[in-house]
This record gives sequence, C-alpha cells and structure tokens, in this order.
Amino acid sequence: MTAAYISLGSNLSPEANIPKALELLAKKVRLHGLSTFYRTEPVGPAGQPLFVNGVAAVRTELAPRALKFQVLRGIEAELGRRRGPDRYAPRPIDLDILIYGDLAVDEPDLVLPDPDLRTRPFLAAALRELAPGLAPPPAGSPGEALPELSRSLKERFIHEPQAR
Ligand code: PH2
Ligand code: MG
Ligand code: MG
Repeated sequence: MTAAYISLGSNLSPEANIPKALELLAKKVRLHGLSTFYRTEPVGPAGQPLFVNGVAAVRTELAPRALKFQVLRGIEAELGRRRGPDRYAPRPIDLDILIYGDLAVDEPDLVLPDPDLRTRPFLAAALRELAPGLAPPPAGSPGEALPELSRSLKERFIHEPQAR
C-alpha cells in the first residue's frame, strides 16, 4: 500500500460534484483523511466561477499512472468533464495526484510531487493539515475555509481515525 494525496477542485456546482467525486474515489482507493475545503480565487484567466479546493489522503495498491489515467480521469469523465484545448476551462471536477509515496517523477504527462504545490497556497495549506512533513510552506493565503462543507464531507466519508 502506498500513501498518496489527491487534490480535488471544482468550479461548476462544487457542492454537488465534490461529494460525488469522493464517493467514486472511495470505491477505488482507501480514503482515510480529508483536509479543510477552501473557496479559492481562480488561478489563471479571470472571469471564471470561484473554485472549491481540498485534499484527500488515500492508500492504494494502484501504480501512479493507473491511479491518474484510469481512476482519476475516469471519475472526471463520469462527472461530465470533457477535456478541450483550454486547460483553464471551468470544470465539474479536477483530480490530481499531489504526492505518491516518496516517488519523484518527471515525465511529460506526470510530474510528482505536483509542482502546483509550490504556487497554490490552498494546495500546500490543505496538504499540510494531513501531512505536515510533506507540504511546502504555503506562500500566501489559502482562501476562505468552508467549515460546514468540510465537516459534512468528513462525517460522510471518513470512517477511520484521521491518520497519515
Ligand atoms: N485549477 C486550474 C486553474 N485554476 N484555480 C483554483 N482556484 N483552483 C484550481 O484548482 C484551479 C484554478 C487548472 O489547473
Ligand atoms: Mg489541477
Ligand atoms: Mg488535473
């Protein structure tokens, strides 16, 4: 089993799509921790809806490429995401591997740890809650914490003591 950390982001009906994504994710990996979820300003072009972002702690037997291209991309497609040329297009759900064990990978379609951890304070802050030793110091504010949503997601999806 490998410990991995997966980021969730949505700026199309996030209150519906984040729980749906967690439900599907929990069928494929052991989901054992959830960070606070934050409402965040869109990174990139302005004029998009605000995002909700958070991080899940999981354990898995899946190799990183299977986790990304079969499981995470499969869930994104199931929730209606269609990938086009605009990598900043609003999306019902985006699932990224932030950390996979102690693996470092630098391939055209997979970079681990996720370099966005260094530039997006909401990712570093959320990961820090689950794995303080693995997160870079957040460079700036993570955004507005969403305590109600965060609590309800933990209640619904986390059945073991929150552990790393
Ligand atoms: N993802 C993007 C582009 N911009 N902004 C926020 N706040 N959160 C995201 O997850 C995000 C984004 C595409 O990678
Ligand atoms: Mg992303
Ligand atoms: Mg992605």
